[in-house]
Amino acid sequence: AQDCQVANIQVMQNFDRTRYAGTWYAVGKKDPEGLFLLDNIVANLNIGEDGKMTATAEGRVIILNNWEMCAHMLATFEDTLDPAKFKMKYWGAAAYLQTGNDDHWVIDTDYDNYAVHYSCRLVDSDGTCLDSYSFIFSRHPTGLRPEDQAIVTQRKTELCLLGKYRRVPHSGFCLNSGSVDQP
Ligand code: AZE
Repeated sequence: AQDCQVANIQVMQNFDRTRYAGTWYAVGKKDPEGLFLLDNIVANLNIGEDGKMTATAEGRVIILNNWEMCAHMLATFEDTLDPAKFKMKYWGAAAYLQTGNDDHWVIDTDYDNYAVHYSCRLVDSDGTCLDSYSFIFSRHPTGLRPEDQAIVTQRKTELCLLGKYRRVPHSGFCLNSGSVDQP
């Protein structure tokens, strides 16, 4: 399906959240409208004893007139009828960071190397997405393996987002930014 209808987007079949858990490095991203994570984006997914998924994420942001910092974010996930589709509630460890409630769809993953994430914030009256963001995650901060690139390009195409992604650099900006503002 490539009619760009949000309702027809194919997500990961037989999604296994325990295999999705762990550290993911964003190596590509398509931005939504407004303020967003810039680079050095790392997500840590965790499955609790109750089976519920939670996450932490960090990334470089620029807020309030050019104040550059590392955003420490926290998230809880609500299950839906589709095991690969979640509602993600998120907030900043510091109060001045962003809060939100976004879709978190796992489009495709081999669990060990790559994952394609998608979130539509606003569906247009014609069923296409007006405001989306998407991450290409890798288990390796250096990027995707050559053998995973073709499949990821195919998924970008199916999301109607081919050509809209930017590479996400990892310079170590958030590595030593500690947990001083953790609640
Ligand atoms: C995600 C991985 C799982 C946890 C979270 C994610 C998204 C985080 C944001 C954060 C935005 C922060 C801003 C701060 C000023 C999908 C990477 C929380 C979208 C804009």
